Amino acid sequence: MVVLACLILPLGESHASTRFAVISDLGSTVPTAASPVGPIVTAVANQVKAGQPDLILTAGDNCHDTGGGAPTGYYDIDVGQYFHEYIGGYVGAYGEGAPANRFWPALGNHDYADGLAYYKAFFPSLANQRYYDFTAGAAHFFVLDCNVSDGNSPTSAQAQWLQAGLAASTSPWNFVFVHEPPYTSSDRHSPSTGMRWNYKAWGADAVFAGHVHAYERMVVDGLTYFTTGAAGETLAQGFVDRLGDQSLYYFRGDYGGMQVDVDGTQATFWYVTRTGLVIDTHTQAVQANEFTATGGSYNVAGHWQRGRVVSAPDAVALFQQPLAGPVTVDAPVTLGTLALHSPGGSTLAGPAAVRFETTGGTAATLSAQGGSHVVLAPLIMAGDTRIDVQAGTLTLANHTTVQAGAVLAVTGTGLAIDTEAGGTLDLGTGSLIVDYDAGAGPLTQVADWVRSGLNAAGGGYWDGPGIASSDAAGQADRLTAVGILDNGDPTVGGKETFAGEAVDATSVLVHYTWWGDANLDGVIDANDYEVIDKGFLFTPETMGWWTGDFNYDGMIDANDYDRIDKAFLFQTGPLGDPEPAAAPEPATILLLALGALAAAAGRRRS
Ligand SMILES: [Ca+2]
Ligand SMILES: [Ca+2]
Ligand SMILES: [Ca+2]
Repeated sequence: MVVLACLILPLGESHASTRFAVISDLGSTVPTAASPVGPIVTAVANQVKAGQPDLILTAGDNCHDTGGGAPTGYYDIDVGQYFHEYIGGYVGAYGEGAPANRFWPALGNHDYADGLAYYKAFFPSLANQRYYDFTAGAAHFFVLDCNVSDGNSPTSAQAQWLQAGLAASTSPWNFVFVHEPPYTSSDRHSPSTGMRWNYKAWGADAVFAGHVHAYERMVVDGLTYFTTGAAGETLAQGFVDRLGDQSLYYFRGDYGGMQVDVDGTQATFWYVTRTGLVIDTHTQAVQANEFTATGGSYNVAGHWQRGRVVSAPDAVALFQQPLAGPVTVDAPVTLGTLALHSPGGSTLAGPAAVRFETTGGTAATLSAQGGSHVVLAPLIMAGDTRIDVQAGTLTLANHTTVQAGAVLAVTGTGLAIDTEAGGTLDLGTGSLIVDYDAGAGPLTQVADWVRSGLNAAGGGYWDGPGIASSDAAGQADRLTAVGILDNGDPTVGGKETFAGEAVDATSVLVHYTWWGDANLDGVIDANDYEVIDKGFLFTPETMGWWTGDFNYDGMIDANDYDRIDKAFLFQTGPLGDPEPAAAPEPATILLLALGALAAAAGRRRS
């Protein structure tokens, strides 16, 4: 086992996330002689939609106008005309609606004014539920109804439903929506003390309310409460210093609504006024789910902080406690982030596999620090994944599978593959980026793992321990292989992107490609023949794939020409998603290839 020594430098990556808007108390917009409200809601709605949220939630009082007649009262005028393109099963007259519902309202006291028939008829995709929950991306939303007796006390049927739902949630984020704010600094309304439930202890990350026609952000007992009730109805009056320091922002200067970006690791909240002024941007890190036992089964709910096994796409699992023994993965687990941070290290044993999977385009993360961490459980990288070992070591001692098209990026010091224990990083058709900071870099070490993965000495083909590829192993014509180069190499390096990721000059790139693709651009052409010809004629300083030693045996000879010629003749198209190299003239390629074939054949005869 050899420890990889390289320094951290972050790679570029996309952070796609889910964006949702929160508005409430939309206001009366039924045309009247002197209704000033319509233009206000229009401006707020335009600002909300300008942020292109994936979904819109409300904290109640969607329709302030009473009457209007069956079946939907004034809901179409007060809501549909502004947000019809977000509403699933839309029954109004302003457009076609949304193919899948993206508008999730809560019930406010004004929604009850005509009974619930209009509300229920206008939002058919809610299946007539007064309170409900759903997930989107990394967030689980719980929308409450605080207007009736089965839902407005901490022991109500609805409170029990919420507690059970939060306990069962596997999402990194859990947001609660309720019309009346449990806390508020407005002197227009009293806070709803009946809605002061144990949200935080049950697992909520923030509570959104309306009712008060203002914006406020508070932190009470460690939980963030937002009020965002200024989407149209007359702005709240004054301010009472009820919460002192716990009220972090109170604003009643203009109408507007909130936007929230959320992914597996953080949420960013801000309020935007009807004129586009952004105020009070607030970022919150995900509240990790911590493994609290000192060892034993991963799959026991009681071993976790919130009393639930952490297993879901995007889910965050944190090992922070010192461990007395190994943690065993007894049943398959799915995670977005696994942080092995136990002081003194940890052992994560099988027999079941840990699968890394995220939604929304964010890379999954496996990080280690604080000692020697050994993974004996099989790992599956379902999509782009980052391994980050900034302190301590992380040893992969079993089979790690990188699924088709995925990129595995390694940053930090101390990743090791225990080849003696059979540790294998199966690249499949994927790519690996090992980023370092300065100095010689890990090219030699990674190349050793690739040579081990080729398993030529053991008579195998890309089925050995180290860095291998089951796709290359399964390729009947043996035309594909795992190639490697240092991006600082003046001949084969210099890529700005690799497999869709931004890369710098200090990174080692590994790629499933045609056998002989020296510059890892997915095709065999004159550029690759130039590399092997140069390597054959002049003894290079370091010998490897990047100089034409395609079979990793330490020399460039007819065997290497054999590989590249075969792959050149039978390649069927670019492999992977590499950066295109300068295209040589087709005629030149053919001549060079034929020349090389002749040269190789000549050498074989001699
Ligand atoms: Ca670098
Ligand atoms: Ca090439
Ligand atoms: Ca060779």
